[in-house]
Amino acid sequence: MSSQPRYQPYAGPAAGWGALRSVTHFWLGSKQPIKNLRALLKTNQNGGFDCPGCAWGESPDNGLVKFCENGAKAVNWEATKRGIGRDFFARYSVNQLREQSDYWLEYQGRLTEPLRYDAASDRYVPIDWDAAFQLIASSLKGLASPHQAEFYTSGRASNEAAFLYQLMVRAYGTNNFPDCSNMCHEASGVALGQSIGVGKGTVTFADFEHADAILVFGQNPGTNHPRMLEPLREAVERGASVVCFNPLKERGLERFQHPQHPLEMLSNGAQPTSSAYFRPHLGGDMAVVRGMAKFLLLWERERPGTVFDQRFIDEHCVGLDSWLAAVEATDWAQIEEQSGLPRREIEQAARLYVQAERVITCWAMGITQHRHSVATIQEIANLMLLRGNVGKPGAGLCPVRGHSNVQGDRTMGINERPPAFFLDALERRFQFQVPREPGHNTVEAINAMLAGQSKVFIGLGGNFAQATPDSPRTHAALQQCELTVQISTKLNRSHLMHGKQALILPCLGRTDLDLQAGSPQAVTVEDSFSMVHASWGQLTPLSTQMRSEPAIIAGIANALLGAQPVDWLQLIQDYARIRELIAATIPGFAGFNGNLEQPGGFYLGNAAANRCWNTPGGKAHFIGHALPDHLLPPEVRSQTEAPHLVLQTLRSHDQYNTTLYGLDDRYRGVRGMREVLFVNPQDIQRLGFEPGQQVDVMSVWDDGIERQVRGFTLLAYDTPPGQAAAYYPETNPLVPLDSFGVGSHTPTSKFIAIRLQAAAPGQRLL
Ligand SMILES: Nc1nc2c(c(=O)[nH]1)N[C@H]1C(S)=C(S)[C@@H](COP(=O)(O)OP(=O)(O)OC[C@H]3O[C@@H](n4cnc5c(=O)[nH]c(N)nc54)[C@H](O)[C@@H]3O)O[C@H]1N2
Ligand SMILES: Nc1nc2c(c(=O)[nH]1)N[C@H]1C(S)=C(S)[C@@H](COP(=O)(O)OP(=O)(O)OC[C@H]3O[C@@H](n4cnc5c(=O)[nH]c(N)nc54)[C@H](O)[C@@H]3O)O[C@H]1N2
Ligand SMILES: [Mo]
Repeated sequence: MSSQPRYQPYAGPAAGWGALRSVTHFWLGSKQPIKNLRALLKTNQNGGFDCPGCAWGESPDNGLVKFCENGAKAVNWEATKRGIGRDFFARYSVNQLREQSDYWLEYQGRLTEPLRYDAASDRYVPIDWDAAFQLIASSLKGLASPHQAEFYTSGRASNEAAFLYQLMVRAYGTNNFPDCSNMCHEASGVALGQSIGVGKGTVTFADFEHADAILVFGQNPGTNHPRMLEPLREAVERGASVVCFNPLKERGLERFQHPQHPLEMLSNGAQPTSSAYFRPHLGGDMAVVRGMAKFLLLWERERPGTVFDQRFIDEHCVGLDSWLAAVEATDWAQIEEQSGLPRREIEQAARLYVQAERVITCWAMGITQHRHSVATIQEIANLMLLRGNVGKPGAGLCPVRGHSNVQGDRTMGINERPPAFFLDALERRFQFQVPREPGHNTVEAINAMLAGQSKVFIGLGGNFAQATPDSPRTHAALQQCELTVQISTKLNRSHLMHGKQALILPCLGRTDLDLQAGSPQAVTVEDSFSMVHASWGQLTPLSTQMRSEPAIIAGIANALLGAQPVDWLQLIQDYARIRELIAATIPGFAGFNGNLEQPGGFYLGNAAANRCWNTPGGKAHFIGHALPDHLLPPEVRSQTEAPHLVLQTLRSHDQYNTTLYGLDDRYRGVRGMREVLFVNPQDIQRLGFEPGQQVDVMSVWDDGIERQVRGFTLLAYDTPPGQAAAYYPETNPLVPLDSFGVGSHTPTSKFIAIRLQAAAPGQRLL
């Protein structure tokens, strides 16, 4: 499936024919194209399954077939006919498997039976389910304290699985819930919780139809949320403005064709989707927004009462004056230097913002994976509050979530710092003393395993070894554990970087038919707009040895706790029983089972969207932080060798996080390779290299640990000077474990200081 390495800038529009051609290619490669097509067409439709791709929501009432190219890839990747079991694992030792690429590992197909690591042969061997549950239970019971175990969750787990999992873990006695959200939208949750009293976005799908302007910060929807391009295009057609802030000119934001509008595809025309495109420095967005606020303040002073929504502010907000004082105190030299934008561009952005009556602001990883992400998001919230753009139709804050149920998992209590009201409700309903002390997030969990304090790791999905920063250290952390357990659909490196004892537990995915006590079961998920809907798996599982996530959790819980505080085995015979428990404990879920009957699902509600602020004092807060003194952190500035570049790590068009579907990145013009570094041509020259040359990349940090990746090919790319980009997860060895966001603990995956050196002479790729 991989092509010859090639680099040639992409000329076509985003989506459209190129996308369809690529989907067809993936269907044909999956060995069951017709069945998959049928499965695919049910994606996100009532009675079908929820797309296991991203967390973008749906217009509940438009009848179009709801899929996108990358959703199709996600479905297809899961619904493969290829499977691996005991024969495969007898053939390869774990050491041999470690030699293989991440792409090869997942490509082998679905895991089909439970496996245990056998140290004598260095192989995974079959184990029956009950023995596996007993092994987990006895390891957990053998720990000196429940806080010595880590319970990771990736954001595909359904609400039902997540609720059972957190109940089991809390009944066992800890809040150690590192999750993918810690590496993703944690900063959004923390920032919005303080600003507006709810850590979720305030908009729904319908708001996009009424917005006069949509601001998109640090997001690449053409690849990661392709269905978002549709409302963006409609907005532009209506005359609304779409204003993008991104150091890279991302194809999907520049131009766009809808794959379901064949006429446009035939004429190969493309509508512009952005009315303005600004290219700030990595980490410069807070300065951009601060500059916009300075213009708003200036204009309000020139023509009082015309710019601020004073009535909204008086009724709903506190903290305006101290924030405005911070805005005034910030000087333009610092704003221009840090944002990387000239003042006139910031003025233009501010004008687009004020001209619009109703504004939605969207953001993703370009905003959340920085040291000062929480402050940046609060600055965005300040700007929006200033004109009453929260809690009115067509306006609001929209952190665009990643994994398809990452938001739902948090709602279900996958949270290492759970709110007291949630714990109180659990305690009332289940009559056991819940642990109250905060647990570990992802970075804290890695540190605890490295220090030998945590000894058991259980992963409900995901690929902890590869998704986390500082890869060699994370691998060592996992390998030091007494027991690692991975509940997974496909083989990945987390199975190979295992503890002294290890289990692989194969589970059903979103597309698989889930039968319990003879009846098909639905699970539920929540999208970025707080819509909850049912998902019915359709395809007969590859093996009868696979179990659903809720069934696996119930099996572990039963072995660990017996029928306490609930009868786990009885619960999973009918998932409606789990939903009854959710309805009894979590706000917004009263009548859960009945509400699922509504077409398109039901809206959980959002207090801030109703201008009800769940903050201390009951108001929305303007929170005024100072801009960071420097974007480069002290741990970098203290080093004698200054960094050559700042690196952001991002996704190609052919990957889903650590899952690689292929080695191409169509919109960036890359084929057949991933170990590449996108650098501005002038920087390549300044540093004494040539395009196409191979370099080793080292990170700059102050702890004496050498972090490097070798043999990356330099690609001359249109990126602002001083800034480089490369793919995740290949570059995770460069991210220092201690480099994380203030208040969020999210690794700074979009801001890594690096130096380059020529690689040892070898083959040139290009
Ligand atoms: N097909 C596909 N879909 C996915 C995923 C996938 O891997 N594949 N992953 C899912 C997940 S878990 C998530 S969280 C989302 C991720 O969705 P995105 O956040 O779109 O993902 P990234 O590729 O990390 O892209 C980050 C974007 O932010 C820009 N950026 C980086 N730093 C800055 C900055 O400092 N300022 C600004 N203004 N921009 C910046 C980058 O140039 C890039 O365009 O997608 C979800 N959907
Ligand atoms: N450098 C850098 N690092 C990053 C990021 C970045 O931008 N840059 N992004 C971060 C972000 S936003 C995120 S969300 C994390 C992602 O971190 P994770 O969620 O841990 O990683 P994934 O790659 O999504 O996990 C893929 C694996 O999940 C398993 N899987 C797939 N579907 C299912 C299922 O239905 N059930 C179960 N049980 N298992 C399943 C498969 O075995 C597959 O191998 O990575 C983070 N890491
Ligand atoms: Mo994510």
